[in-house]
Amino acid sequence: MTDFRWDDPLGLATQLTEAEGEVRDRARAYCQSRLQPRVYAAFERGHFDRDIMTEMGEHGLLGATVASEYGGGGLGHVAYGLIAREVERVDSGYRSAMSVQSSLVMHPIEAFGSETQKQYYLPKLARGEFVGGFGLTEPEAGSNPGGMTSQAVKVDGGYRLTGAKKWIGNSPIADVVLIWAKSEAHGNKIKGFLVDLPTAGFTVTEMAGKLSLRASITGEITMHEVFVPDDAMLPGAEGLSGPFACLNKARYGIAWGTMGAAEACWHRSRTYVLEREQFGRPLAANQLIQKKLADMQTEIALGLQAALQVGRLLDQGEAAPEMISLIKRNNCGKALEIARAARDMHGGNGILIEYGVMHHLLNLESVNTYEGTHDIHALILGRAQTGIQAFQ
Ligand code: TGC
Ligand code: FAD
Repeated sequence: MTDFRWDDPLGLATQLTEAEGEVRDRARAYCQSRLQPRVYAAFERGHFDRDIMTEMGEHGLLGATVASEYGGGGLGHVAYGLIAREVERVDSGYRSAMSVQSSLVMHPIEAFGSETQKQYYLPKLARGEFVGGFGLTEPEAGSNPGGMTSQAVKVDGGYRLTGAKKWIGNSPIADVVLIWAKSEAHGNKIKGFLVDLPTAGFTVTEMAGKLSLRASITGEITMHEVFVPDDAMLPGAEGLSGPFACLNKARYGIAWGTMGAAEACWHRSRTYVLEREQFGRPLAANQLIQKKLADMQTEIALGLQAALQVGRLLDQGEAAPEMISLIKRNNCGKALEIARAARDMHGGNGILIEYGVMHHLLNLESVNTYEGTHDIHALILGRAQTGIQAFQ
């Protein structure tokens, strides 16, 4: 019989190709040496260091699945997931910055853009020379993006965009934001527009007061008759299926990323309870504590296996969006429970940032909400098994 590895109980590492293992190791080395040392100060200050995007570009962490001819990694979905897991092991906010750039900006340009758009934007985004944002959510249209009111009006040589967007990751430092708006020239269907910044009528205000994802930067956008030329529109996307195709990629990455955050909480808890003594023996000697560790180990092992399976299916072109809803919902929810248990196992020390648990707990509240809330994904799965739409 093979020895049991407590930190890889179902042998995830043995199911990776050599190339995937190398990607994981490279990502881990960068994240642990460059991101981990600065995350606590960044979280406390509520600051995102713009240089991180350039560094991620240099280390091949941006646009992992985008074709190498456009500067992307040319990698499969499992490699992309492994990168998300390593980045989020440090902080969900850093993974967010990477996900928005890779899945929500580079992917739609590759999938729906013109050759000129691909050639112009993708290499710059892959290098981190450009930062991208994804503007779907509005103040009055969150879970229901179909209810958006942003409008694109056809004018001579282009379009004028008017409306508001809320919660747009990276936007205060972005060079380009992909804005989704209803276009009257296209039967009021949703179209995507690449807006180069700065530009007249387009205002971005950094959102203050976040108690979660503090090491990432988030903005609120107002657009007043913002002119974009005809060639700013993504020719290949029309209707909600355009933005949803991007969300599929990002939600899949989140399923891996949250397991990275959960692993960080689990490993820190294990070390803590082995070292901390109460009642004359290590905390780890108590049955209640061991049960919590076993639950963490089990949920993480299962969550990673599920993410791996969906990654393999994505590479084969055989993944259904509902599979992604299942793993996004499950892995976010389980990571949040694990972070809460980890905080508890650390006692009072668990609320101190340097114990490396509380920032994950706070971050995972956002991750459980964005990219489709936990309950919205339940409704997607409920619809898929009953045939009844329960959103409204
Ligand atoms: P519905 O009728 O279900 O579908 C409308 C059209 O879209 C197509 N579609 C999909 N296509 C590809 N992938 C998917 N996952 C798709 N889901 C739906 C569908 O086939 C249809 O196409 P067509 O051609 O027939 O028109 O639309 P609905 O309005 O009833 O949708 C309901 C619901 C609730 C499922 C949907 O609105 C939803 O998923 N809401 C959640 C919103 C959300 O996830 N927002 C994310 C904003 S971005 C973000 O949070 C970034 S954070 C990033 C980070 O920091 O990491
Ligand atoms: P609401 O839709 O108002 O939901 C509130 C509550 O009601 C939730 O619990 C929800 O599950 C529930 N609910 C809603 N409808 C139903 C229903 N039919 N049945 C049962 N329950 C329901 N968006 C972008 O476009 N780009 C970004 O880069 C981006 N980054 C983000 C970063 C952060 C930190 C956060 C917090 C959000 C970000 N978002 C972004 C927005 C995010 O996708 C939305 O917050 C999310 O989709 C939920 O929308 P909402 O906040 O308006 O909540």
